[in-house]
Amino acid sequence: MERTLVLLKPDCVQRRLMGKIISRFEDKGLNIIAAKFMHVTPDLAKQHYAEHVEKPFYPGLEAFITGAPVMAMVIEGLEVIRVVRDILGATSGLKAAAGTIRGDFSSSRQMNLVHASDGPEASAREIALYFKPDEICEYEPTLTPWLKAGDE
Ligand code: FUP
Repeated sequence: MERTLVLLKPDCVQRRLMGKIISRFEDKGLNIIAAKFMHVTPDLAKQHYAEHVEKPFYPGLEAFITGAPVMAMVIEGLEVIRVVRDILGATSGLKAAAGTIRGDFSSSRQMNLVHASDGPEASAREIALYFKPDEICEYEPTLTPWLKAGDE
């Protein structure tokens, strides 16, 4: 099992798309094991986007991500880091394939609705940035035997 950090970004919250997008993860059979509604502070934004802080687009990105609340979640599942990135589609909504969340709902590179960790190191780092260990609520979904074979 893998874990990934997912943020429903301020555009997702403001556009009332949270329910639809959470449904896509639930429909896929993924397991939400932590969730909270929160403001990203400028300090947290700088830590989260540390690799981008020096880039010209960073000030706009920080203003955007701190401009309204986000829904932060930890999602668990088999190969979940790649699976969630595939569900989101390419970074820019203009390039993302139809059928992906960004392809269906976004026409922007910045306002692309959802963040998800891009690898195991990022996932561990980002989950620790947003959640304390006791905020993660692991559980065994009763549906598991109907979602995958026992040896998968
Ligand atoms: P992703 O891995 O899909 O989250 O995308 P990146 O790490 O490449 O970019 C991080 C965030 O910066 C993305 F949500 C989009 C945003 N961004 C811009 O706003 N402008 C740019 O020119 C590039 C990225």
